[in-house]
Amino acid sequence: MQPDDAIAYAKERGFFPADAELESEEIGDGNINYVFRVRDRRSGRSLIIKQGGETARISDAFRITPDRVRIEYEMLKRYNELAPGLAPEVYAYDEVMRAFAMEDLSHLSIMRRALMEHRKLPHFVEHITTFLVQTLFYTTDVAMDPKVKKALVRRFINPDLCEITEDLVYTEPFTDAKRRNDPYPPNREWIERMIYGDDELRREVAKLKWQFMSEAQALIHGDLHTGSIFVDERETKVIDPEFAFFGPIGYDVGNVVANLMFAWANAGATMEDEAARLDYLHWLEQAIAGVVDRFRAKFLAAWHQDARDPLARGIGVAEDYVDRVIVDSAGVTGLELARRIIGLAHVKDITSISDPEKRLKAERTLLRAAKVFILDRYRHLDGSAFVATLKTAHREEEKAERRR
Ligand code: SR1
Ligand code: MG
Repeated sequence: MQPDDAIAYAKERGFFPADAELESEEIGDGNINYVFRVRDRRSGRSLIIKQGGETARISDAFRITPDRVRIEYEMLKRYNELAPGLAPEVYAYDEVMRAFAMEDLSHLSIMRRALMEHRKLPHFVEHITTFLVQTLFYTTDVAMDPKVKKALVRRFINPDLCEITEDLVYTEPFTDAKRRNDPYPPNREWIERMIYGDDELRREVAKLKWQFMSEAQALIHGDLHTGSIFVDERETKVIDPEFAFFGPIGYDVGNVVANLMFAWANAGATMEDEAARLDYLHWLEQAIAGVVDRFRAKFLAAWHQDARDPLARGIGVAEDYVDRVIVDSAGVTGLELARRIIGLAHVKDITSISDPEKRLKAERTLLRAAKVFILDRYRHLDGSAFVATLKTAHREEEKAERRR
C-alpha cells in the first residue's frame, strides 16, 4: 500500500463521508510495517490504516505472515475490553487486504521520543501497571477457564513473530549465530570478550529461551518497548501487539523496565545541566522501581479478588507466583538491554548519543547490568533491586573508565 492506496481504501470502505477531501501520509517508524494516517481536510477527522506485508520494513530477510495483522487487531480489541482507555480504539479488520483501521493517536508522542526529550510522565507507572495486570493476570490459568484459555492459545499461535524474538533477543546477542549482529565498532572487542566469551551467561540465556518457547503463561504483548507506547502527561496507550502469543508474563514486564533503562542511559549521557540531569535520572529510577513494585501489588490484588483455581487460595501461592514473574522479568530486562546494543535492532536512546566516549560508556554500563539481571535474576524481587543493579553497573563502568 502507498499513501494514495490508503486514501482509495478508506473511501471504498466508507470510513469518511462522500464529500471528504482526503490526504494521507506514511507515518510508521517501526522495524516491520508501513502505517498510514488518512485525514479529511474538511472535518479534520483522521484515522490510521495498517497493512501487513510479507516482509519486514527493516530487511527483506524477515519473511513474516500477514496474519500478524489479525493478531494485532484482535489483541487491540481485547485491550479495549480488559484495559479500557489504555489502547487505541479499533474500527474494522479486512481479512482480504490484511489491513485494519484504528484511532489516530497523533495528539500523543511515542514514549521513546518523549523520554529522549526528558519529559516526565506522572501517570505512566500507574497506567502501565494497570495495563500489565489487566491483560496478563486475566489471561492466565489462575483467572481463566482453562479450556477457554487453551482455545485462545490456539488462536494466538504466532510462530513467525516468535521466531524473530527467539533469534534476535534470545540467541544472536550471545552467539552471533547468523552473523548479523551490529555492535558499535568501538565496543566490538569488549562485547566479544564480555558477552560472547561468557559460557555461564549463555547457559542461563538458554534456560530463559526454553521458557519463552514453552511457557504459555498469559497472552503477552510480546514487544512492549517504549516505541510501542504512546504517551503524554495524562494519557498512556499501548499499540503494536503483533508479536502477541501465550508466553511468560515477565517478557512484557522486563521489556518495559529495560526500555526505561535505555532512557536513563540516554539522559545520563546527554543532559548537560547537572541538577536537571540528576532530577530526571531520579524520576526514571522511581519509574523503574515503580513498574516492578506497583505491578506486584496490583497483580496480588487481582489474584486475591479474582483467582478461580481452587489451589490459588493456598497460603503463599500468589506470592510465590508473582516472585517468579519478577525474577523472569529481571532475566528479560537483561536480554532486552543486551539485544538492543549488540543485535541488529537498535534503539535511538543509545544510537543518538553523539559523543563516542559517552555512548561507549552507556553501552558498557547497560551490558554490565544486563549480565547481572540474567545471571543473578533470582535476587531481583523488588524495584529497589533493579535500580541497585543499574547503579552498581554504572559505578563499575566509571571505575573501569578511570583505569583505561
Ligand atoms: C525484524 S523486527 C526487529 C525488531 O523490531 C520489532 O519491534 C521487534 O522488537 C523486533 O525484535
Ligand atoms: Mg512494533
